[in-house]
Amino acid sequence: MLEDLTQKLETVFQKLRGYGTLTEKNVADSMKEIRRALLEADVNYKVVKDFVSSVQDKAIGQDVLRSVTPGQMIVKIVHSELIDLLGETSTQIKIAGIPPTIVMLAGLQGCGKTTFAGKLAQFFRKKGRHPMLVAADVYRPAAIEQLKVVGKSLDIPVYSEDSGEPVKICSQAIAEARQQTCDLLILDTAGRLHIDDEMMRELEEIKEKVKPHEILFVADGMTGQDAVNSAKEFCTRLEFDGIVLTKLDGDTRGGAALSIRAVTQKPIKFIGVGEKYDAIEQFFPDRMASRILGMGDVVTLVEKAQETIDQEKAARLEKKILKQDFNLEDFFDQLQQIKKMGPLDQLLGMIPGVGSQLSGMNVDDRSFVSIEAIINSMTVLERRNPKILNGSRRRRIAMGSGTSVQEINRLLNQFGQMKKMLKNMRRMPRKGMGNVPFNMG
Ligand SMILES: Nc1nc2c(ncn2[C@@H]2O[C@H](COP(=O)(O)OP(=O)(O)OP(=O)(O)O)[C@@H](O)[C@H]2O)c(=O)[nH]1
Ligand SMILES: [Mg+2]
Repeated sequence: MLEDLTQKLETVFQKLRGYGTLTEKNVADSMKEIRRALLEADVNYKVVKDFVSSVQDKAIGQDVLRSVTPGQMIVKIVHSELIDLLGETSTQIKIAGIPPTIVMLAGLQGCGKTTFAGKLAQFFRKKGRHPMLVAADVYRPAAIEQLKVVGKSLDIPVYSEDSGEPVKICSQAIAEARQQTCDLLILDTAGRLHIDDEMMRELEEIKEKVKPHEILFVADGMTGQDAVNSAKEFCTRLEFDGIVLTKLDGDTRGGAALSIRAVTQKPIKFIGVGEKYDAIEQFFPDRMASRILGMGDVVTLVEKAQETIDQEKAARLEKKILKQDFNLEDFFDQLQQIKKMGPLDQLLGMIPGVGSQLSGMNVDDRSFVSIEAIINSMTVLERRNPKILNGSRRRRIAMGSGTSVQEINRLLNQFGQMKKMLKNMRRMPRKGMGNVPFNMG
């Protein structure tokens, strides 16, 4: 996500840090480079102009040039200005006093509304709520069916009917939610290719009659400035409460993420980072700013770990490590847990300093595949006692896993190093043991 921009900004900052003292000319030059990097990332030109001039004012106004670490000071200014641009604080969904809370999703065709409906439902279910999805898209053939599939795969109830009248469907859904004691209704509305009067009127009517507590505009992050423009138009017609930016996992240049808040004055509340239902993140301006500047996002990483890691297994593992009998079987389990956290490149991107180095590199989950294949080709005895893996056993495993003896040697070496590291960690006082870091080589 936004790796290109991160890398360009990093280059600017590196240069800045390199100067012992800064001159106004150095600063002006860097501002030009920041400006170019933002424009290339497809950030709205007006937003860029305001951003750069505000950074420049602060850089010159705060005695930055005479400070001990001028480069560092400028990074700090850019960071806080980015947070400002992205919305300062994270904004939550309003929960209704009397259930159900009604969340309406609106947006152009294919922007990801239906997928997001599933993501949001699951997101809130994890927080203890009882969501219900409402099929209010009565135009596209198979739209209702699509939502039913989403509901079925997540085991979340879906309200639909054949009346073909979205307002009626939504109103009925409220009654049905009360019946089934669902406290959150998510309305999946129809999308159109372009903003047209008919669609707007329908959305306005739902808004007026159903009175959603929260209207979220879903924008396709991949479409860059188009997403920003449609958000602006929607905003004038349909006062929405917040924005969802989807498809930020792809090769998006990220301009939409950086301009949409400034242009609409509405907060981004969630981002979509993949097609799966757990590929949703609550939007935190400060975390996003840190990610863009290559400072990583450890907070999100830790949260993901807490969400997915099986605490019981972690405790069992800790005991094994204490007794020094951590083996390849345990290691295999660890890999499975890491995999559950999300695609490897996204996880690595959250580690400070790693994000910018990833771009262009092909980090993908296939690195796991050969390790898994190797371990799968071992007998239980071998997994528990890697020491017995002599030459002929290694050759057999290489054949079985479609890898080479070298790959097996490398894996065993890394495993050996990891065990050593764990042994040293044993001597350090610590609390709880999450994941074991591993160099994928
Ligand atoms: N990579 C990626 N793909 C996504 C994301 N969100 C949705 N998609 C994909 O985008 C396509 C369209 O998604 P839908 O959820 O059907 O979009 P929609 O807005 O409901 O479309 P209409 O109902 O036709 O208006 C699907 O192929 C989704 O898998 C995301 O965050 N990342
Ligand atoms: Mg849809």
